[in-house]
Amino acid sequence: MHTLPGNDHSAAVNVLFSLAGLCAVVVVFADLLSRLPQRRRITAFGGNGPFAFPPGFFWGAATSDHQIERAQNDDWTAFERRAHREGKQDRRADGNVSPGHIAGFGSVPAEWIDRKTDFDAHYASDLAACKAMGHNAHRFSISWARLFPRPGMSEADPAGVAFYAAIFDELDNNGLQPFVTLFHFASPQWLWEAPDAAGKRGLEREDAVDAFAVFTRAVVKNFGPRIKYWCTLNEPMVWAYLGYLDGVFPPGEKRPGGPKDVFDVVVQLLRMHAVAWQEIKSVDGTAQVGIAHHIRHFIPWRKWWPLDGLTALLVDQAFMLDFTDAIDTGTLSGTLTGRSLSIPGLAGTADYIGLNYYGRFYVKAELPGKFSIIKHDENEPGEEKNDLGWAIDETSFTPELVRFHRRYRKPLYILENGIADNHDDDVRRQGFIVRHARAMWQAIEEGADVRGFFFWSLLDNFEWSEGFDPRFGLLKVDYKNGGARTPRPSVEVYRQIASANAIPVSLWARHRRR
Ligand code: IFM
Repeated sequence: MHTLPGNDHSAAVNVLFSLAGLCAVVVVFADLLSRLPQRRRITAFGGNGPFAFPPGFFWGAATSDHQIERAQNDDWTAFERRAHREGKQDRRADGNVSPGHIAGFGSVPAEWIDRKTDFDAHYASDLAACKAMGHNAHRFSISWARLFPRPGMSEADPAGVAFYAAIFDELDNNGLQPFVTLFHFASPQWLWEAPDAAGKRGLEREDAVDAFAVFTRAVVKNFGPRIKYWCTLNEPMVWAYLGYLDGVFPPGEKRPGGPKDVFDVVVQLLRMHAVAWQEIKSVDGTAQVGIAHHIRHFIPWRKWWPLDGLTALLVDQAFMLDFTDAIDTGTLSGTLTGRSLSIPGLAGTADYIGLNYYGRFYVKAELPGKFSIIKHDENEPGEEKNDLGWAIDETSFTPELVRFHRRYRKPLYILENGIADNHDDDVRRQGFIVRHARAMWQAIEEGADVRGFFFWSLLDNFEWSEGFDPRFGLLKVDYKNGGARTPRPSVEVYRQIASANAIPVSLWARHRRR
């Protein structure tokens, strides 16, 4: 029998092993590359319609307390008054707002800074307008500071309770199913004024979670029988990112260590959600409780550079999935933080997934280990942008919904979707509504259990550090004329969809991409 000499044999084996190793590396690398997000071309959805939605689908508009109601004793009011007093209303050359500033604050008469849209005086006609627009549901938030304006209160302020009782009456009168949010970015100022024993302020204070439980209990006690759909937190990761890394939201910090320095803030938000869930479910086990998560479609800035793709993947995980995964599993594993924590009472505390979708952002890896977010690409064919420069992309709305469906297997509600478009003819808003409704219909066709859609927003409002200039409303607000409301043409477009529970053929023919 012919045998290979010992040395030759082992050399051949070594070569084979090296080749196999190389192949394995290539396969793993190719697999990784294939998983990286790609730039998806903006494409046209086909068909003639009508595109009908499931029976019982909810159609409505969304608002939040601080953006439309008269000023309360909350952290945003304190921040705005300071910015106004100090004349801080700059937008930087790169288009972004500087920390501590509110862009273009002076574009409305000074008294409107505290009055916002004066919803307090207009709520009856605003909610009647929702009914006239064919809505059957309405998303709004209850101000924590309005019910608990002072520290140490164990019962809600009666005037605050009376205000929201009147809102619930109007929702009833107009046949609107309430979707109620508990924390939409603003919290009582007294939480921020004094640090706790560990030197923490605001929602990081040890007692903040208990305070949120007291607030939730008061809402359950006063309004629980009138609320079936609860949203404990709005866009927690946006709040954490803009307040503690970017610095444009109060408390205006830019923590030097990056995401790992914000891990504890995110943990507090998850704890707030868990206690609110407990407060609600202990009284009404049938209540539907979830969170509104801000989702973006994150894609690489440079198609040819895998580091952009890899960074987009990490941003996607850190910004969108860490929080939802934590609620699913009970453990927060913070991407890019090296930290993980199991939170008692958190696992499985979502009856539905709420999604707020506005379009896509580009991710560009910068060295060393940093990245930037680019809001649109002038050279991308078919890509429109809103007045804030955010790229609009209905094409990616469908796969985003489908992947949230596949990942969590829960009902989905679109709790926000809209566009800043300050043109009276609002042509972009009309097309935006029809094409996003079509993309949502497509996701339902592909199996996603989407049960409702809320347009952001019912009316123009206070867009946080961007001030009053971005106009998101179906109803235009004239701040120089007593806050008078004027329906924009998109009202009729959305009315046709909501009333038919379908995208009618004529509407689709007019607004589809060619
Ligand atoms: O106005 C905001 C809202 O408060 C939260 N989601 C995004 C909207 C538009 O930026």
